[in-house]
Amino acid sequence: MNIKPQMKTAYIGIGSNLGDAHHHCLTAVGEIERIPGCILIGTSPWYMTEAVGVKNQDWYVNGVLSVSVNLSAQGLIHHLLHIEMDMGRVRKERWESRIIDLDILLYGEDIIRQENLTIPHPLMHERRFVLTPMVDLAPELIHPLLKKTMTELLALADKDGQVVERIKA
Ligand code: PH2
Ligand code: MG
Ligand code: MG
Repeated sequence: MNIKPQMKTAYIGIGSNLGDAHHHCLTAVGEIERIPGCILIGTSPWYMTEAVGVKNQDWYVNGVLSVSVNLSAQGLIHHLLHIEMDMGRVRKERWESRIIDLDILLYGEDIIRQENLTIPHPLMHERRFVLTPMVDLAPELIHPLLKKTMTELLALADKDGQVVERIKA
């Protein structure tokens, strides 16, 4: 029997803090739209965000996309890493400045713990630069592990060192 793969709604976090960061983010959206089996559903507003977890780094541009995919989470991350590489991302140290960072935040309600992939993204619930655009897209969406909505998580997130400013269109 030929079972059609189920479509899943995934949320992808996008970030850049090197060069023309906003431009890099928009380029990444265009590339994500070209992934076979991936349909773009929603794009959050874009934000300038204070670098979290690292000192003396330029602010980031961050946003979130919702997509409908008939790819596995592994299939999707494979494409995203490919786009990062094609856009010239070089990985040396953890949390260094980057031309583009594409993270799967959520993949349906799935909980995935694999060597190269943890979903929900293990830090998403602490990060205002993720939760603010998540609330724009899906305020009532429930975090599959924490069982709180994105709105509730944003209200709980520490504001210290986490300024998030919407970029005016
Ligand atoms: N990504 C990180 C570390 N810190 N800070 C902001 N503001 N935005 C990011 O995308 C970001 C970060 C590691 O992926
Ligand atoms: Mg990443
Ligand atoms: Mg990241």
